[in-house]
Amino acid sequence: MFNNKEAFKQLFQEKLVSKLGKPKMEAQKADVYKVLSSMIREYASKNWIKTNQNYQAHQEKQVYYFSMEFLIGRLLGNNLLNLGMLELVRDGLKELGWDLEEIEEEESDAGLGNGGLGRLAACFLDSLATLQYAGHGCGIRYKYGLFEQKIVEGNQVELPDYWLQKGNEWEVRRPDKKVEVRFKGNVEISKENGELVFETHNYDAVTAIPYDMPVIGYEGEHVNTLRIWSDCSVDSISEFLYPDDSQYEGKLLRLKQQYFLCSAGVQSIVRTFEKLGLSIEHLPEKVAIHINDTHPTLVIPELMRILIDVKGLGWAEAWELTTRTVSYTNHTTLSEALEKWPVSMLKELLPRIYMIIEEINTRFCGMLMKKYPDQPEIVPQMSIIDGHQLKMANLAIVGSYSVNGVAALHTDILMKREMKLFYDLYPNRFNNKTNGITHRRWLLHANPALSNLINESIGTRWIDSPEEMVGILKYSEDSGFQDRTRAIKQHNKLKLASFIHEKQGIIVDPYSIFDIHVKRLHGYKRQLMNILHIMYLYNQLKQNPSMDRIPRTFIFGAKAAPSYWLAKRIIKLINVVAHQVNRDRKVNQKLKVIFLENYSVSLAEKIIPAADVSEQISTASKEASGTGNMKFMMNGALTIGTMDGANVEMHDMVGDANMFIFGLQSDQVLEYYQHGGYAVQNVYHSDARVREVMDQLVSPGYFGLNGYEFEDIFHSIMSTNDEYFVLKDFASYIEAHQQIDRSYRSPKKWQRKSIINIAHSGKFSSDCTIRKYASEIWGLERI
Ligand code: 26Q
Repeated sequence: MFNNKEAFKQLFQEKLVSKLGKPKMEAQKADVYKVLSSMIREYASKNWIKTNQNYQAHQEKQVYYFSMEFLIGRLLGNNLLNLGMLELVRDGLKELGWDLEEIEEEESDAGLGNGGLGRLAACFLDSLATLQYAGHGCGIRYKYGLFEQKIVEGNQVELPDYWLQKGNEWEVRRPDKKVEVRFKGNVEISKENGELVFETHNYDAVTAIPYDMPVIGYEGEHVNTLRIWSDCSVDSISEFLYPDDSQYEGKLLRLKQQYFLCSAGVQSIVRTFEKLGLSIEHLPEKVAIHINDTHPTLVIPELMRILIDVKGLGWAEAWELTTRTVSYTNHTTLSEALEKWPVSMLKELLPRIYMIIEEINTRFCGMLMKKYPDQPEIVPQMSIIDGHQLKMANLAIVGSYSVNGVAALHTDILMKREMKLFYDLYPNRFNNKTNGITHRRWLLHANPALSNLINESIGTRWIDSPEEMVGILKYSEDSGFQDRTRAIKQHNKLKLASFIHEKQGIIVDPYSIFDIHVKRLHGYKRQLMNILHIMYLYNQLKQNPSMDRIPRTFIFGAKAAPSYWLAKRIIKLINVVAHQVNRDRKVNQKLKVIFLENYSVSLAEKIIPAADVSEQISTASKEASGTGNMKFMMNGALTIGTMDGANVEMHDMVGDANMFIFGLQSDQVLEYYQHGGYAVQNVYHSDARVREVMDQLVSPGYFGLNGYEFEDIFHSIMSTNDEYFVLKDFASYIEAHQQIDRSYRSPKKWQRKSIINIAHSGKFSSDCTIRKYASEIWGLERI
């Protein structure tokens, strides 16, 4: 039906009329979006069904990726790309008077995630489908996604994200596949033929209804499923996504959401498995369940419950099957982010599940006492239940056969420090899987000009084998190629500049260095260090307006968790500084500061291809991996960064000459922490540049304020002994920025570095990552 443009145009026009019930003259952009996307979804259905039938027929092993978050973004453009219909549809629409890029803007982002972890899940789905693995997503269909951010007088204001308002053309409601999820109740224990039998009475039943979305692999043949669950009770469980990303919050509704996902998902997996007609002990051969951080850890006791209470297995056999089925990824070492649930809450909400967890713990602790008879202090440290709290990470490690970190450094810290006792106990369970990003969305779709240039230079094989992007290394010295990559960057910068002008009425110099810091706002990500450095630059330029600096445009995008006061204050500071700098005629030819509101997947696709400089400046040891760093690298930005997360591996590949590395190393940071931090007062008193900007935070009248406006930020540094080492790394950060300024003066050298970065970025494609998960963790074969 889509093999030629004329057929497409014909069908599209027919559908436009039949679906909308109005003459095509009256169609709006929103109508075109709706009709087009539903056509594409229908078109993919054939392969969707075929893929599933294949899985059934060949009894293929399936992996189910459980995640509380899937930060998918928009699907129209990406699906067209993967189906190989982008050109055809673009041209066809054009002839009918529509611009595809404008039509794409009609789609709401599916913002069912907070940030890195949720976006990783979405990239993984894309790679699983493209590589033709039998891998599906299992998640929650939140009615409200991550809040929409507005900036009002410099402050973040949160609005609900009712992403379903215009309907979701990509999903199919599946009431026939509903399951019941049970909460509360009393557990009654009886004996039948000498065996204990557990039965829960007076429970609250919630109906879980799945909505399936096709995940279309590149070239379109292979279509997997993202199944998201919704409930229709009055106090809806699937009402909204919790907007906190690195601060765990022990809210009852959140626990309900977690169990809702786990129970619905596992029940539906067991049902699908049973259609194979195999007995249950074959489960681990046919099913792998992966948990994205500890949020879905309850799959472990839930699977135990089904195996024991429903299938009638004994404990030992059920435990064997469960721990051969479940694997777990850890995404953080921040202690404030580790999930802990009050035992009282679990007991009441999930009485049977709690009994199972207690039994797991009793057996585990018993084993520890036997193994370490002379070290009784080990037991409370590793115990799953610690006094009145359930430690989810401990349960996840004990109940799974694989535990992985998300970058080499992070995995190392897990094994040597945070999870050392578990690593000593289960050394073979731990492994690293460095994160990746889908180059289809982040390069082919977001930056078509750069993709075309790569195609022209080395052919198209890199699209299927992204490591082959290293092929462009041979052009790093080629001035023709350099000029073309520079022209592409310039084009993308012009586009972003006009977007900024349209949104905020601010004119930025498109020939200035675009220096971009976009990610969730958090202390450890050090947006504060960036803005303090901008204040320092501003001071310098005020003092000497003719100072020789390449004009720089600093661009921020960041959402703060609504309850994270200091993060919101930093947003305010960035906006106040921006306001002051941008209207100051003495310096604003050389310095501009932009805060783009509502950072999201679709905004990222506009921003990242236009970056010259990528800010990846977390306190070393704190950022588990980062994935934005990879997206910028792939689009030719140079990184200013610390030796943290996956930056370390980027540095391994491109070397010192092609990255601007600064600041303390992770060992140094961890060493300081062990000794209560460093003496922040000394840095404050000894470095005049530091003191000046810090004092400006609290100086009456500075930045046209009433004064004392940012005392809270000042104290957040001084009274916590600068827990994120902002002042400690400040001098070296200044220096790295000076190096950027010097490098940019030599366009050929800059472009060479940029090409080297692009060339090596293929290794960070999630295709490479997923291949490793598939072979080293899940034991999947390519279909
Ligand atoms: C937990 C309990 C209650 C409420 C919320 C949460 C919660 C939700 C989301 C806790 C954490 C998150 C998200 C964490 C996250 O995005 N981590 C990032 O994961 C990326 C992918 O691996 C890494 O690249 C980042 O380094 C890491 O910060």
